[in-house]
Amino acid sequence: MRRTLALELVHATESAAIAAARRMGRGEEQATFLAAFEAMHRALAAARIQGHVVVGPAEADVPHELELGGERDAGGEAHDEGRVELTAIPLEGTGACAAGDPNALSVVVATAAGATRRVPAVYMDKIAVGPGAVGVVDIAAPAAENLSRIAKALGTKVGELTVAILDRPRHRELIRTVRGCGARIRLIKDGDVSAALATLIPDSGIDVLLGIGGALQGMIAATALRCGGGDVQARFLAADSEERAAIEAAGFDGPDTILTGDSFSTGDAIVAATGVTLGDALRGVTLLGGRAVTHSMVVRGETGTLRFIESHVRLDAFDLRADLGRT
Ligand code: VTB
Repeated sequence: MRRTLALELVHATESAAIAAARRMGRGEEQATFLAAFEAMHRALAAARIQGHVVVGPAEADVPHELELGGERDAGGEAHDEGRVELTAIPLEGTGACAAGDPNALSVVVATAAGATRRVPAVYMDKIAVGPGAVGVVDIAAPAAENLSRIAKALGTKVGELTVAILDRPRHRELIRTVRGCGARIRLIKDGDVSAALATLIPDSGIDVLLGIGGALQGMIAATALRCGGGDVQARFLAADSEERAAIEAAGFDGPDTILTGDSFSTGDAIVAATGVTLGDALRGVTLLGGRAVTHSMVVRGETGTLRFIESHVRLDAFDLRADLGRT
């Protein structure tokens, strides 16, 4: 995949992040998600991309499938990488953004067409670590065992590890166990994609993400870490026979099967994310003097390069282009 596609994807996540961040703290989850979706769609539609977009999460009140580049194609414009498949969450952590809480971000994953699998809208158990602890985690093993293996791989003590866990009643036992091991915990209200991306960044302060979150978020994290040299193991959780059927209908084996980066996408991939609110991986959007300052990261699978991009976007230009339906 061409390197410049990364910039087009970052532009799309930046646009969504700015649109969302301008509505931060208003308590309007749906309207904020919609604004992020529309800004991202505008940016992607204007980019030189031909392909298909899957937008999530499933409960969001926006179109879930989009086609890109049809008209351009008719005009005969060349698309170097051929058709791509994009999986996007224009605003991940809608509640966090609506409350002004940390870890909301905008994210998009690109692969070649057909190289990304759709995931059902169920929960997923996850363990994610950065490059220093690849190959040592086993989601089927007890948390204490995983923490001791991660500490050993990182050449540190369990007491110096920081574990990100979503603050949910379902994690009461996990939190007790991790505390019992002496590890530090970063309880997050939302945004396990942010915590997973943070494991790729050596000085983010997050060593591992543990626990149950959305499957779409897990798929995105798994692809980002596969590209960036981290490690993810995951398992679908089925609350009932309907969810079990949804997992199987999506072509996955039953919930007990252990999934890794390759289970969700294969081949080259690019993952771009822009912070909306201050997070463990990225700073949020700052508004100052008529400009929005954004912080983005982009992971390129072909080389494993992790890039950080800071943009200073003039809001008058951003609004004008939005009014004109351009980007
Ligand atoms: C997590 C979290 C997301 O969904 O994946 C979570 O990281 C899972 O669902 O930011 P619950 O909120 O039901 O626990 C989000 O909160 C996004 O909605």
